[in-house]
Amino acid sequence: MNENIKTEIEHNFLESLLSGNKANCSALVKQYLAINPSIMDLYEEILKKALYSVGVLWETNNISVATEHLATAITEGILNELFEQIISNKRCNKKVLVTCVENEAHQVGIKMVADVFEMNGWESFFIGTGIPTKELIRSVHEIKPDVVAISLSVYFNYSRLLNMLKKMRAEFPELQFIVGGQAFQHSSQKGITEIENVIHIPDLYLLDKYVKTLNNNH
Ligand code: B12
Repeated sequence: MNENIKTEIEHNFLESLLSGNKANCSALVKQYLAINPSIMDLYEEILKKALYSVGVLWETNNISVATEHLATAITEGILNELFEQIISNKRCNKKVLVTCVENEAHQVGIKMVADVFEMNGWESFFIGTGIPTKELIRSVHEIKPDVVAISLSVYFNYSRLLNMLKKMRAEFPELQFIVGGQAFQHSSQKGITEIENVIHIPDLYLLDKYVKTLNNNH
């Protein structure tokens, strides 16, 4: 994709998000996909980048909390709009349960994770934020997923993730876990990758590779 066009869409998307112009955001997404049909590029290069910029503006008090909320809501709306393009016709009869660490309120990244699994033919069960571990264990018994994916955005929730994984591991000795999220940019993954069958995956491209490996192995 031509870099100038990409930069222009990126810039206009952020401006439209900040001014709450949902229709413009939606049109820009269509424009982007017409040139580059990769949903993963759209997520990584446009949506994620825009929300990271929103984060900086919010942190430095250049925008209000309301503007940040609006930007997030518009982005979540866009993810929902894209859903029809995301469901793959080829189903692989596998299930992934996607969720966040207890006490975590950030759910956009993990929704993207669910979409990568869907694009690869998996059935995803997004159970959202704020799920206590006890309830998560119950869901795993009910849904019987092949993989559980957990997102961690805020670093202060790191020990919660560790505890959560230990409890889950005790209940489900064989279950495969993947973890990710921006909190790992500030940590060494201490204690987490030592737990058996837990792996850290930093972005959607590597996640896609990983899911494809699982699809090829069975
Ligand atoms: C929107 C937002 C919120 C919203 C979230 C609403 C929602 N519906 O999700 C609300 C208002 C609730 C919120 C609250 C808070 N937030 Co906030 N928030 C953001 C913001 C602006 C965008 C988040 C986002 O969607 N990013 C875009 C997604 C696509 O990126 P991502 O999550 O990193 O996901 C990507 C990868 O990490 C990966 N990934 C993510 N999860 C997983 C999981 C797996 C398994 C895999 C494989 C990959 C993967 O996939 C994605 C694509 O690559 C960020 C800024 C930022 N830098 O992101 C701050 C940010 C995350 N928030 C921050 C903070 C501090 C908070 C609060 C503590 C603020 C406060 N004082 O109350 C609270 C915490 C609440 C809580 N208990 O969790 C900090 C976190 C700092 C840190 N890392 O510790 C950030 C970075 C802002 C900042 N610069 O200070 N926030």
